Amino acid sequence: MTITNNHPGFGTATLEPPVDVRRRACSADEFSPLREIVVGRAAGAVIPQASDPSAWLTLYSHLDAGQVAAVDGGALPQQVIEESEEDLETLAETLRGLGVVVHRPSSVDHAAPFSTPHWDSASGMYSYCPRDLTLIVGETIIETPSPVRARYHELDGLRELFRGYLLAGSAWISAPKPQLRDSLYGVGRDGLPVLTEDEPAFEAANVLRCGRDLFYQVSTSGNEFGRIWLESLLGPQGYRVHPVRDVYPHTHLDSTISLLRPGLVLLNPSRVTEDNIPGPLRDWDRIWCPEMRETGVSATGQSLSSPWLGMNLLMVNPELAVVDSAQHELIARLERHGISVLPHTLRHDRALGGGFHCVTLDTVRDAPAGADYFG
Ligand code: DAV
Repeated sequence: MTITNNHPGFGTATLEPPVDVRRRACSADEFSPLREIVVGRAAGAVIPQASDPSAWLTLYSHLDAGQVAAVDGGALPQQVIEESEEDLETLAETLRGLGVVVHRPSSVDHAAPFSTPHWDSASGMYSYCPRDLTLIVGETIIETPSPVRARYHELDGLRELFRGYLLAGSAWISAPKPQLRDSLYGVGRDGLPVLTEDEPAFEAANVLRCGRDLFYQVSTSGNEFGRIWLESLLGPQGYRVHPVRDVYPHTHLDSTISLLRPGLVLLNPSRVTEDNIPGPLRDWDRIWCPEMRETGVSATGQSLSSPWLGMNLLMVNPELAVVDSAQHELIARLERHGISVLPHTLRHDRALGGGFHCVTLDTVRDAPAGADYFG
């Protein structure tokens, strides 16, 4: 679609999608054959200061106030950035080689401070994890209301792409803009930070999609109010949003459950049990993830995620996965279940808090939107 607007006395504006956007976004699950994807960027990454209560809540929620006081934010060492850029480009090359159209976020100045009437943020964060803030459900692009103040403008890097998808026929919406006042951030009796129910707040990576069913993890990066908002949007369209509660209280769902193909799921044995496995998945075959081979926290000495990032994999199609090359036992188990593996490396995955699912956002997969995998 091309839009032309003839402004009297101003001129003609013509809007066209970027050259690499030729079809609308359409992605309804985590495993159908991949056609287009965003691969993140490490350039310009800034780790928010832990004195920001929203950063404590989502980046260091396993630390108490005393421990988090010792954590340093700020720009990452140049070597971490450069090696991560190399690893992301290698991933992008592999995907292009498979015929997948790869988009990259445009450059954003994440170091710039900004403020709202309620708070100041010393910086933004990064474009490393495009998974985190955008949820694509069928042909609808949903910008999610992240509780992290530093991430307020992060999607600037994807605006051009989303404008293109809108012109190509996708729907593009945002959840109510969160205010992120201090009252959204509490501290529990255990001294650990808590996301309150002040307003809807969640990140897209709290959610896994499986046709007309979605799994929503209630945690430090997604509250019940956020689930209610998502349900209010998707319920009337025939989707079912299943709450995942009391499984993993810290941030995202994608190092806890990986949907591999219809009927087969990878589960994190340190978090998922026979008792708390989400109801619809009870009838699926399970692969229990083996212990992760620790690859270290990398040059910064700080980690934004647990070692289970090793199970944060990307399905290219139901028979092919991109998996951390260090996780030999996991790779062997996947292969035994008929899934071939493309071993790849993200040398600074834990310092930056993102494995292969996090650093990507599949925008087009060949899948029937609204397919029922549990009927
Ligand atoms: O297990 O530390 C990391 C998920 C990142 N998207 C974990 C969660």
